[in-house]
Amino acid sequence: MPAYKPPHIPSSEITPEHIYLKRRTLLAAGLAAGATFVTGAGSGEANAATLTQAEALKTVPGPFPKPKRAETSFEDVTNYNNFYEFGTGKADPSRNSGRFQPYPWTFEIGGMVQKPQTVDIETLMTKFPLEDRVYRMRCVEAWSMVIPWVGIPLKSIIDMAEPTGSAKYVAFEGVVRPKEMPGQSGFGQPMPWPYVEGLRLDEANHPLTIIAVGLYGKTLLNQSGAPMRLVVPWKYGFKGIKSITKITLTDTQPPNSWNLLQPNEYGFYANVNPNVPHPRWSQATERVIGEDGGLFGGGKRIDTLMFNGYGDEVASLYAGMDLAKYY
Ligand SMILES: Nc1nc2c(c(=O)[nH]1)N[C@H]1C(S)=C(S)[C@@H](COP(=O)(O)O)O[C@H]1N2
Ligand SMILES: [Mo]
Repeated sequence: MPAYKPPHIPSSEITPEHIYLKRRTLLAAGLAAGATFVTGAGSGEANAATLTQAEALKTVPGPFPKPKRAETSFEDVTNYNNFYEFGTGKADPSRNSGRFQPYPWTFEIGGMVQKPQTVDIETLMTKFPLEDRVYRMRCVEAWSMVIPWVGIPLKSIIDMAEPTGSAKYVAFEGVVRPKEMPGQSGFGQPMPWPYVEGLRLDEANHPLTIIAVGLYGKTLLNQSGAPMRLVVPWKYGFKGIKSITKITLTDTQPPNSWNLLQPNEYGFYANVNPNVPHPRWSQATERVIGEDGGLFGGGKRIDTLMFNGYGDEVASLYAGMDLAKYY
């Protein structure tokens, strides 16, 4: 046998540094309890336990400056949500999502790619640095928040699958688990499942676009879209599909849930645009969640900015397009 000399890899590079914090505590607890969940030879910390909600994450600073407005409190970010799988009221997701088990989690990347694959979210979180990125979020219902997300650029994830030259769009699918999601079972379900969304490939590859896996330095709570959800800060909130199970590269414009339900009210592009009113209300101003008025009350209103204030970064993606037509 020829002598094989393994390359020297410092242990700091093979331990899952980005998610190591609580992991150690869990491992220690597991060892004390007989380590029944440590399976396989040499599994080490990475296989010692699975992630949980609100688990501390090791993050690196993201590439974009923070917005000028104050960050919305963790309390408000996690108690005023849209997530129809758990009900249509803003308080339903925090109240009704206790049964949902987002960890462990795998999702598929496929379609027009060279390397279709099933990806484990924890593996993914050890592969890429988890970036802190504070983004403004603007909902089509005319409220806004400033949220310190923890995320991975969507482009990094898409590139793992190596899209072919024919891929022009990215389609996303949410989760279907009626036993864990009260909005998906029984009578009066608000929409067809799974929740679906889509982006043009250049929008998906834009450096502002992330798959969020946490906020305020911790893994996502269920109501925020655990374990992984899309964040596209220049678009209305409904583009930000939660609890993603499937990412598909395609050459045709993908369906998106709100457009399927009410095509005259919700378009595919969904770029924040104060000049294009929703058919039933203006989009010129927004209510700042957490400032005056309380969570569900009046609140302070400010002017809404084109592309939610991210025009310098993204306006070129839409050069020559009539954004009143492609709303
Ligand atoms: N799977 C899924 N994703 C979803 C929704 C949903 O109902 N189901 N609602 C969307 C809408 S309308 C908005 S405004 C945002 C809200 O995200 P937040 O609760 O984190 O503020 O999630 C979006 N993603
Ligand atoms: Mo929304």
